[in-house]
Amino acid sequence: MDMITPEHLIRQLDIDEQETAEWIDALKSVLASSGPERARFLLSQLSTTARDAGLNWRDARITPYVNTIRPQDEPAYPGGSDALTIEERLAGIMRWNALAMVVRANRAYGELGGHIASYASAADLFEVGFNHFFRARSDDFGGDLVYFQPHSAPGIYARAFLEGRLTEDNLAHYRQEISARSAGIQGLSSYPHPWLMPDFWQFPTGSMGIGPISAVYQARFMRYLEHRGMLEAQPRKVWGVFGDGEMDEPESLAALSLASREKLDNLVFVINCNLQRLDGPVRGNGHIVDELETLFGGAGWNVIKLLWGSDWDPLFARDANGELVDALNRTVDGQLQTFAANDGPFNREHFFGQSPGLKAIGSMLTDDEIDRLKRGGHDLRKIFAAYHAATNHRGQPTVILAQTKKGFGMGTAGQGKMTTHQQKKLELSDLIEFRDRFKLPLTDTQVENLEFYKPAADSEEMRHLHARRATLGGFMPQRAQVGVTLPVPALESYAAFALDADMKEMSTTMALVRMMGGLLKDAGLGKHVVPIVADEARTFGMANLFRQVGIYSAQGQLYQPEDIGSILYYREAKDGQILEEGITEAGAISSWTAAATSYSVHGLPMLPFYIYYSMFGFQRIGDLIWAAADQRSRGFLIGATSGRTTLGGEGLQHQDGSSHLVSATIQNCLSYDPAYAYELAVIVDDGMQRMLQKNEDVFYYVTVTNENEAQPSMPAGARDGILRGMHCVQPREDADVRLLGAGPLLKEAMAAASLLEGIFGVKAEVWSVTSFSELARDGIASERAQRLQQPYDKPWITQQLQGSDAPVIAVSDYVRAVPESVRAYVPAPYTTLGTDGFGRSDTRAALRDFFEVDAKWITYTALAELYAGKKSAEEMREIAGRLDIDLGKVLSTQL
Ligand SMILES: Cc1ncc(C[n+]2csc(CCOP(=O)(O)OP(=O)(O)O)c2C)c(N)n1
Repeated sequence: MDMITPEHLIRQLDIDEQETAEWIDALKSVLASSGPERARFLLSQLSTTARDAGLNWRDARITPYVNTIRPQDEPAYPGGSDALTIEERLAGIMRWNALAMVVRANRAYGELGGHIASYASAADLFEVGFNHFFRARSDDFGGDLVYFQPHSAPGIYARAFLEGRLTEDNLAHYRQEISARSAGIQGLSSYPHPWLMPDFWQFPTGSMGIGPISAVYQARFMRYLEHRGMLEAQPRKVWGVFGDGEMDEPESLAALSLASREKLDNLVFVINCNLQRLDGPVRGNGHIVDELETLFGGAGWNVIKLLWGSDWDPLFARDANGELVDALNRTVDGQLQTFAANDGPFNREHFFGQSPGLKAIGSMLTDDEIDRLKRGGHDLRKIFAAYHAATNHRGQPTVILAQTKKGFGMGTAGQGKMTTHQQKKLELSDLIEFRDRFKLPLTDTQVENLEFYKPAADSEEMRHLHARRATLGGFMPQRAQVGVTLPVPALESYAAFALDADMKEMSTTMALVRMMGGLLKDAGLGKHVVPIVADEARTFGMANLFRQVGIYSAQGQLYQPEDIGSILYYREAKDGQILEEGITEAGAISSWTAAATSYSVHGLPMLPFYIYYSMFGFQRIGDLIWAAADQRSRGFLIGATSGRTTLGGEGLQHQDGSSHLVSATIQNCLSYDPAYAYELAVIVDDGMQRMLQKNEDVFYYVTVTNENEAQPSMPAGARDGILRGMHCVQPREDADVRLLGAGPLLKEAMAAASLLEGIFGVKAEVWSVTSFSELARDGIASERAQRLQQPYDKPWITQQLQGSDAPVIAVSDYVRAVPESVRAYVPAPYTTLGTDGFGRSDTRAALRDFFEVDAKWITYTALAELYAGKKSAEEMREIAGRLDIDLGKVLSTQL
């Protein structure tokens, strides 16, 4: 076959072999006499000399396409060859049960889907972890954390079945969660989803890229807790098993440098390099392993290549002139896949047939042995050696690049096939071949019926499996649902200034930061508060917290900050409390999720506040928030500088008018858009009560603004309405119109009420809507209960507005769809105003006029509703003239 050789793999011609040999001998002799440290020193001296001489030389990041760990450096396998044999049998059983689960589900219902090939390639990687490395949480050990490759979920269920944690009934309800529930059985979710299996899965990984970035920040958060003295420092590990295709996601690579910068040697990535993704090869024309080696190595990780199984060792030993290694260096992934998909004779002819030297090496093996040559990720001994090296490595995170075959053992129908990712059905002959390949004690009929196989309780396999897990502290994965509470300070202790604001001027952002400052000082709760920012702390007036609680830095502060003389100096500290993530919203939300799930992951509740530009939240990192919701996060997301017309000059890309639309779609997210500091205080208090005291799996999204306003004190009896979504702030007997103002536009509604009364003699009542989404949810629940003949209360918004036909006008600094969400529950004519369209840079006044949401437009809209059918077009134009608004104005979405 004709293959193109990448330039960097071509051997340089040696113009003086003797000189080369002398240099190599010199190095070997230093190694032998003085050891590796000295050898490293000399090499770095050589490199410095080369640089000084202007050689501009640097070591190629890519090493040859062979294992990093030499056979002579491999540790003995624990339990020896007996354990190896048993564990190989166990891996075969897991593979079978996983396969049977998927194929059965799809025999019954072809639409259910599921994957066989991913786990078939990853089974050994998982099994070595489960048998020797993944330590469960126990009374005196916090436990390792494992992010499982999502499409391998069937294999994890298969193991839990052997462990006795799942039954045949559970397995029979793979991907049938709803029908399982009606049968009183726990169904098995497609991928790891804590929401659906709250005792089982800890971390959702189904959306590619989320696992890797989350694992890095999880490892970092563990260090943060240790450095702050909140968690005992223990040699715990965070493991992440991910796909090689998944590494193309930006999030997968986004946090690599953070991991090495912070020396996260508690982190191990295992990349299952089966060289394929869904459609085809990950890098058909190159080596994904080389690419990842460069990326991870360049980012400062310890890289371990685990490419070839033990049966390759004698072949490499025979490869005196490097011909075999050269051939592997040259063989691109697309070709390696073809070799995986074909049998021994094909590989003999096309791989070993490339040269007489290779042919000679190939002649050491029978066709069958060539067919069975293992890749590193299928060899328990090699995997153990890699994991052992990774867990003992200090000062850097480790990545293991484990080469496997996708669909390993799925025979001619699946292994290495382009289509293997989505294969969910196998012919009987393939199933029989699979049984034989993994020596499963099943009859043909049992195979045909896809019977699950569980060895007898006293069998070698089961005793071994249980003994190993007992040694490692119990079963995994397991999610803790412990109820741990934290004391919630009295509202007055940190928010008295907001409750009794007495028309003092402040923005809701300032109010929030001041409340946080108070909470941080609280003797009981304070140290559990985790302020998180993505390089915007100064924007939000949080600089005072730098000094108060410090910015977390694993290294402390190795420099004298420029502003050391100021009382608010930039203070980094090893026990700092603020997580200052830099410009990475994806990283910051990953930190938030780690903190927001600490109550379950570490049995240590924390209270994270992630404060960010609201536009760069749900819109930009919505999927990470969705995953946080799945894992039952508890904490506050604070969308600051919010509101399309309130942020002012920042323009199109910064002005958020849609986040509330998205947040409303997350059922355990309570969203609020408060207008006043006292509303914010009540919301923060409620959040803490529900999350920290009542252990509810909810989180809060609260938008705050940077617009200074006169803040009123809290009226009596307002709490319930604030939390349910609306309360009356300016009651009016016999009102002609009702104005609903949300967040920063409440004041425009108030001003409109004055215009209506002052200029037009129209009586207007004003309501503050703190949450359209809560009002809508309440409406939906009430409407449904009524339809289903269940007991129900009228929706809160209906209760508040009933008893009058006066038109209702709602105004929001978000798109109209937000206030539209409650239309069905408003018992009077209803009109909405919102900020649809692209934002732009201008003053708040100009923006509010442009989007038709200011006091004048609200006034005009109210009058237009009130006078509908009563006043002529001419009269309405005259009203517009008095208000100085342009009825010929172009719609905001058309500009
Ligand atoms: C964000 C996202 N995009 C796309 C998918 C669909 N998807 C699921 S698995 C897969 C291929 C995975 O390939 P790889 O990471 O190499 O894992 P393998 O199954 O080959 O082990 C794709 C594209 C997804 N789950 N998440």
